[in-house]
Amino acid sequence: MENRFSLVFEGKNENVSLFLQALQYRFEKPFQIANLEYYATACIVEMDSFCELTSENVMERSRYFMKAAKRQGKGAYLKITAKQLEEKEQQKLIEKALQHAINHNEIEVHYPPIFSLKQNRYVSAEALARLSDQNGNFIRPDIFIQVAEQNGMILELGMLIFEKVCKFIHDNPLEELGMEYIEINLSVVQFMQERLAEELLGVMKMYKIPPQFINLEITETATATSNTYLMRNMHTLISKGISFSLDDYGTGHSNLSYLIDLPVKLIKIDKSMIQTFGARKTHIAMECTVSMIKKLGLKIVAEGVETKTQLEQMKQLDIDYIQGFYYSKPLNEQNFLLILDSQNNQLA
Ligand code: G
Ligand code: G
Ligand code: MN
Repeated sequence: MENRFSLVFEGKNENVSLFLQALQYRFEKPFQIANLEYYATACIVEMDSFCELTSENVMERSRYFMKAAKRQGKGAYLKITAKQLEEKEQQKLIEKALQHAINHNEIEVHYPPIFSLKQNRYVSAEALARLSDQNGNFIRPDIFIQVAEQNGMILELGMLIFEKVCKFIHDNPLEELGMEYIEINLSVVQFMQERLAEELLGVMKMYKIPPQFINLEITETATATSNTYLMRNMHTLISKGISFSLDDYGTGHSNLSYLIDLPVKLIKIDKSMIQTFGARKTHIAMECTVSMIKKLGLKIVAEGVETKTQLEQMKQLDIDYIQGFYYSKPLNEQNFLLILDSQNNQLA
């Protein structure tokens, strides 16, 4: 049998922890009722105060954190700070916005164009998901993607984004506008699905997307936690003509074996490397990294190029493709089409 109780301490009370520790200590001994001894365990969650102290609020929050305490085992003691409570609240708001966007198909995709230094024009773009809450406030993608990964919504969200991109490619003459392929981010959680490849191929078939037009970005974290499905999905997709990029290279693990083992065509060097290129050590590391990637026969995208100086530096390194605010910020569908159109007119 299980019961949950909330004790509310009014005012500023420095002895709360001591009191709760004493309470916890009491549970280490049996309780004597009549002539019998009963043993019971207690998980204790100490929560900082938060605004609006209603019983519903207290019970709802304690339910969530009690689960976390129980995962730590019998008799666990968790201390939850106001900051953690706030983060939990934030997460709930994001989940609500995500659910709303999924239900109403309101997730947007923005496209930062990617410039080819050799061809002297935009040849591709990355698809970046954009989400706002009900008040129109922008929610950062790294944050909502993480929330969606944690609660599993990423599967539905990821397919929705993929479908949106396919529809966009289908509805517009991107090839005529100079596009060779579009890069789409996939989450590690998606790759753990046995049927990911089939699902993606199904959507592409529906919108008649040539496989060469799709490039999927995976990150090192995806590969670090790789399981059997990752490779199987990758190989199925590659056998159909889809290509892969390794994203955020130069951050995180940057394990050399990923470069060797993963069947990727493109390496996206993280903006942190480009933006600290002036530092002597970064400079050396970049020169060697670029030369190694090139010798492996892979192409390189430099991400986060913001200034003319950075662009010149990347040209000297003979980087293939540039993505960054120097050329353009991520654009909504309409503005993305406009920038491609004007480039075509200039080239004509
Ligand atoms: O623009 P920027 O702040 O958009 O992107 C932040 C992070 O969010 C990037 O690491 C990017 O990979 C991730 N991201 C953006 N869109 C998507 C998406 O559609 N799917 C996944 N899995 N990640 C995305
Ligand atoms: O998927 P990935 O983690 O690579 O996401 C790309 C991120 O990098 C996005 O958040 C995108 O907006 C950001 N980005 C791309 N180019 C630039 C740039 O020139 N400057 C800055 N500050 N961010 C950039
Ligand atoms: Mn990316």
